[in-house]
Amino acid sequence: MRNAPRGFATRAIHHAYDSRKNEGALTPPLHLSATFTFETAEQGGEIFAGEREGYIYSRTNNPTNHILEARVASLEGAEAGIALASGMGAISASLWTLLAPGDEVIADKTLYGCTFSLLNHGLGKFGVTTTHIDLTDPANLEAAISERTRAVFFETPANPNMRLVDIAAIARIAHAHGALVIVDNTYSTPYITRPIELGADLVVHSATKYLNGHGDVIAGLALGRQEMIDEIRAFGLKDMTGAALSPFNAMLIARGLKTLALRMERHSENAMAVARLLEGSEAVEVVNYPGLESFPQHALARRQMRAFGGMLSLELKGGYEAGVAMMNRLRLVSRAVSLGDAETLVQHPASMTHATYTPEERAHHGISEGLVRFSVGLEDIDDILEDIRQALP
Ligand code: 3LM
Repeated sequence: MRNAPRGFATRAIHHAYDSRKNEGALTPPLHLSATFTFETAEQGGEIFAGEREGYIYSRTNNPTNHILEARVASLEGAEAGIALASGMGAISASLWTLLAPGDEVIADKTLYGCTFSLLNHGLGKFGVTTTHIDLTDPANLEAAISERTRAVFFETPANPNMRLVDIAAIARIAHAHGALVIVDNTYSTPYITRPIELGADLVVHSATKYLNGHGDVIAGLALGRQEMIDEIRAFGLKDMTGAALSPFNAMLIARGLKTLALRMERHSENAMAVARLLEGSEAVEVVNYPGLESFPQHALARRQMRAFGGMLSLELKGGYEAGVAMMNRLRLVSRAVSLGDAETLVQHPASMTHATYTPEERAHHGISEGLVRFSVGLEDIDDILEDIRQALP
């Protein structure tokens, strides 16, 4: 018997599944059943009352989803996990569960467009206020936090400008004031950064992205302490959003996860090569990629990230017009939102993923109109570089 914990890639492939309990099936069976039978009425009542383990109904829990939830929880170093129908489902179910009217959320200046909208327009209607501050400097949190602050929420790297937040420093300040720390780890994945090990209370994901990795599923996950995940399941998922993940999609994500470690290494390697090409081009004003020595938070990136990931953004000297013209000249790279797929994707945040901000809000939140975002894929690097080279002004 070995006692050492198994490695990341091994857990991504094997964790929470025993083929001996499933007719020897190497690949976990797909449980599509919407409902589950009880041996007796009393037994059903006990499962409902939480006095006995067992499945009831797939809106709340399902054996195929359970494998995915336990596997990603293990990868994130969390006690438990919950899968939902989208990243927004995971974020909204979590926030609906943890917040109450009168609470304040302190969020970083830069967030994915729909998360920004949920906080400012959605939850705002129910008496939750959001204060955006620049969390790249933890001193700003110390100055802004109060007894009304229930949660601190951020992405690192942030979508789309790649700002990094020092998770351990933020967690120390938030916890000293009794606030929860919620990190959207979509860009990094647990292969690159594990926020819970650095002090975060809850990690949320758009599993649509790298965790699935193949662009054929919309899904989300939340990972954290057992008690918090149980609460999100009982309220945020079961009653408030009903945003249940299809077991078929859970199976696809578990399949994608098997290559997460390999994919993140190659995404990072390819993105580094693209960043270097862009940095060396006369036409480029700025490249935002944590792996570049010129990146303002490169030292934090080296401390907090195992690799630098597949996402980058840039601005051309010619601004918006030059950026859009470059996007239109790309042949191999696809013009599409989303990220983390095998295919290299390019999009224009101001008119696409961050169109939920007004132009004034974008200016205030550090999302410039000329910014172009790449999700660098897994194609041969020479082909990616050649396409970008021919598209640059
Ligand atoms: C995008 N992002 O292209 P879903 N958190 C982060 C995200 O980037 C996203 C979500 C949550 C993009 C989607 S935009 C029309 C397409 C950091 C999604 C939400 O609900 O699974 O899409 O996740 O940047």
